[in-house]
Amino acid sequence: VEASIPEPQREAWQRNQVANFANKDGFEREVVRHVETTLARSMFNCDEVAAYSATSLAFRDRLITDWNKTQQRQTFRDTKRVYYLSLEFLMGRALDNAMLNVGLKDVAKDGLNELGFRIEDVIKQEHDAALGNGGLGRLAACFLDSLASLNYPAWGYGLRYRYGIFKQEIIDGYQVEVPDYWLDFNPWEFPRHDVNVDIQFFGHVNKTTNADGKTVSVWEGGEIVQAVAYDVPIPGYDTPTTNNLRLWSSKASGGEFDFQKFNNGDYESSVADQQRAETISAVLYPNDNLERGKELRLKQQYFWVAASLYDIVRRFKKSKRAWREFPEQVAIQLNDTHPTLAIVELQRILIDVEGLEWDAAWDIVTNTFGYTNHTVLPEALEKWPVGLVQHLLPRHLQIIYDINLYFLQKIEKAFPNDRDMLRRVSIIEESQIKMVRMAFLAIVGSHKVNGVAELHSDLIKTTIFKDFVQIYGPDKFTNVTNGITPRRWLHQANPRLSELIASKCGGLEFLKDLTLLNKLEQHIGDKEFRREWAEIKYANKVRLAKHIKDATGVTVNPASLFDIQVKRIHEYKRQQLNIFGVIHRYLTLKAMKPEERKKQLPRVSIFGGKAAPGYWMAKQIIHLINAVGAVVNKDEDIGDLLKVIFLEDYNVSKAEIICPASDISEHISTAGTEASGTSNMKFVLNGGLIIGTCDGANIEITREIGENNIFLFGNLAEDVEDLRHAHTYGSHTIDSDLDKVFDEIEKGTFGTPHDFGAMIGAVRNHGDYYLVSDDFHSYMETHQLVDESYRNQDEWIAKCITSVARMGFFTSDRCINEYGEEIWNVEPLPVERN
Ligand code: H53
Repeated sequence: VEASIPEPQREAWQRNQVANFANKDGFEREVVRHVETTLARSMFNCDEVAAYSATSLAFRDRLITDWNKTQQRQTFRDTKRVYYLSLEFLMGRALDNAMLNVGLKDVAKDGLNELGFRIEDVIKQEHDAALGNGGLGRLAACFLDSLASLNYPAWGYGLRYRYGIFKQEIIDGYQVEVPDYWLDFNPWEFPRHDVNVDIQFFGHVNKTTNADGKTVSVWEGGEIVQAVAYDVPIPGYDTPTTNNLRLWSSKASGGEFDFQKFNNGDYESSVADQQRAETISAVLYPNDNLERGKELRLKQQYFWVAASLYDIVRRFKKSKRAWREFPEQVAIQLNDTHPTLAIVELQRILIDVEGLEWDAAWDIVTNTFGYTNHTVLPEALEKWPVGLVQHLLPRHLQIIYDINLYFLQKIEKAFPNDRDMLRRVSIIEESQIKMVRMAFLAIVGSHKVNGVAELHSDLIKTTIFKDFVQIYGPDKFTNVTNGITPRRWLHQANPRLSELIASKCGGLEFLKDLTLLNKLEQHIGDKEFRREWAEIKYANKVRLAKHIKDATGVTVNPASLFDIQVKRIHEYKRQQLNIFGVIHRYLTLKAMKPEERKKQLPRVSIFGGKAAPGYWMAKQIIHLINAVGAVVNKDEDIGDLLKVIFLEDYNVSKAEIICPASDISEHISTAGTEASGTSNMKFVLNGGLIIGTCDGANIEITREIGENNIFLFGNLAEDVEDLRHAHTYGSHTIDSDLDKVFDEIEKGTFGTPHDFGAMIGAVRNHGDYYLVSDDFHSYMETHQLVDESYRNQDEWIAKCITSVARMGFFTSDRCINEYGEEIWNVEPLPVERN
C-alpha cells in the first residue's frame, strides 16, 4: 500500500518540519517537555532516573530525525548497502555516546546543571545494552559506530534478547549468575509492529510440478513464529548519518494466544504456544569461544537469519531490478559462522520462491556474502548434527546437500587423484553422528573469507582452511586486522586525555583520522606535557581505586603499579598463568627481609571477567583469584606491596573506567589461540603499556609502536604443536618456581587445596595444553623488567606517549574502509543536515 503523502500536501509537511534543539535552552525545553508529558511527572518528582529518561528521549528525537533523513537519502539514491549480521552487539550505554557523536554533550551538561542534575550521575542511570559475550560482540558495536561515522549505508541485524549476558555476582569467592533483564525502560529502541515476518520451522518438503511443468520443492507444515522488528538508531560521529540496527523479537504468530483453546478452558496450552515462540529471542547464549550445539540456539540462528533476509530481499525487490543485480545492491557480512544459514536461506528464496535456476541463484549468493572467521579453537567451531537440521529445517538440509554435491563434484574434477581431499573438505562430516560443518559452508558460499589479525589470517590458511586455499587459491582469503572506535574508547572513556591530545594534535580531528595522533611524538620532550600526561593517568587510577573501594571494600594505593587483566575467563587466555605469577610474587615478598621488602614496587593486580556458566574450570580460576586476594589483601607483612582484586561483573561501562587506569595490562594467551584481541588496543590507546605473548594483534601493535614499548614473552605459535607433543609423549618437567606455587596452594595457604586440584593437575598431569609451565619463567622475568622500567617514570611516560602516538592503525574506521574496498565494494554516501 502506497503510504506516501501526495505532492500537493507535502508543502504542509515541509513547513512543519521538526526543529531539533541546538542549544541549552532548546535542550532544557525538550527535557521538561518529556518529563511532563512522555513521563507524566513534574519538577516535584523528577529523580535521576527521570532526568536520564528525559535526556535520552530528547536526544532520541534528534537521532530519529537524522535517521529518517539518512534512510530517505539511501533509498532515493538506491545505493549498495552493507548488512552486518551478528548474533551479538555489545553496545554498552547509548546516551553518552549519542551526546558526543551529535556534538552536544556540553550543551546537555550545562542544561542538566541548570535543571539541577550532574551529567555524570544522569549518564550512570543507564543500563548497559549487553547483547554480547566478549570481543566478537564488542567488535560488531565498534563497527556500527565506524560505519555510521564514515557515512556508509549500512544496517546491523541481530536478535533482541530479553535477557542479555548475565550479571555476575561474586559470593564467597565464587561466580553466581543473575539474569540481566534490561528492557524495563529502553528509550533507544523503536518497536516496528508493522514490520513483521512469519518464520517457519519443522514440517516437510513436497515436490510438485508448477505451471511451467517444472518440478519445484514446497516446504509445508510445521510451526510458524513471528519476528517483529525493533530499530535502534546508530549515530555517526560529527555527521548526520544515522544508521539502523534492526533487532528481531519473537512472538506467537497470529496474536497473543489461541483464543479457541482459551475459550475451551485449555488455558495452559494456549499460553504454552505463546511462551514457546517467545523463548526463541529470550536469552543470549553466554558462551564465548565455545559452541554447545543446543537446538534452541539453531532455532535462534534460523529465526534471525530468515527474518533479516526477508527484509533485505523485500527492500531489493522495491527497486524492481533484475536478480543478477542483487550483489551490486547488497553486501552481507557474516560475523562468524552463526549466520551461515543465511547462505542457504537466500539460495532457497531464489530457487524455490523466485524460480531462478540453481546456477544463476548460486552465483548471486556467493557474490553477496563475505565471512569473517574469529577463532581457530576447535571447541568454538560450529557443527550441527544432520538429524537436527533435517528435523528443524528439512528444505535447508536438502539444499545443503546439493551445495555440497556440486562443490565436491568440482573438487573431484580438480583433484582427481585425491580421495581423501573429498572427505576432508566435505561440508558434511561423515562421523558417527553426521555433522554439518558451518565454517566450510560459509567458505563455499562466500566470495571472501577474512581473519581478524595477520597471524590469525595466516593461521587459518595453513591449518583449519588449508585445503580451501588449494581449492580456491589464496585470493579468496584475506586479513582485516580488528580495530576499536576512538570515540568511545578514548574520547568518551578518557575525556581529559582526549582533551590533552587535542591540544597537541590540532583539535579533535584525530577522532576522525586517528593517524593524526603521530603529532604527539614531537612533544615527548616537553616536560610540562609529560607532567600533565602523568597527572591524567594518576587521576584515572584514583577514579578506579574509588570504584574498587566501593565494589570490594579494599583500599588500593593509586601510586602502585596497576596491573590489569580483564576479559572473558578462559584457559586459553591464561588468567591461571597470571594468578600463579601473583602467588609467586607474594611468596617472594614474604621471603624477603623487611628492609629489602621496603624497596619493592607496590602493585595492584586487578582481574575481571565472566566465566561461561557451564565452564567449570573457568569458575575455578575465578575462585582461586578471590582466594588469593582474601589472603594477600589482609597480610600485614605485605601491606600496599601487593593487592589482588577481582572486579565483579566486567562489562562495557566498567571497561570505560578500567581501560584508562592501567599502567600495564595483560594479553597473555597461548601463542596462536587469541585471534586478535581488542582490549589490548583499548589499553594502549589510553596510555597503558602491555605485557603479552606473540599472539593476535599484539604482534601488529608491536610492529606499530616498536618493540621497546611492549613487554613480550613466551613461546611462539610455530612451537606450540611440538611443545604439546613433547608434554604428552616426552618427559614433562614443570618449571621449578611454578612447582613452588603449586606446593603452596596444596599446603592450603589459599583455602581448601582440593578446590584447585584440577587446575594444578591440568598443568602437572594432563599435558599442560596451554603451555603455562613452558611460559612461566619468561613471564616472571618479563614482569621483573616491567618493575624496573616503571621505576624510571620519565622513561615510562615517554614509552606511553610514543605508543599512543603510533596507535592510529587500530581505529575501527580503518577496518571498515578495508572491508568497504576489499570485500563489500561499497562507497560512503554523506547526508546533509539541511
Ligand atoms: O573475537 C574477537 C577477537 C578475539 C576472539 C573473539 C571471539 C569471540 O568473542 C567469540 C567467538 C569467537 O569465535 C571469537 O576470541 O580474539 O578479537 C573479535 O574478532
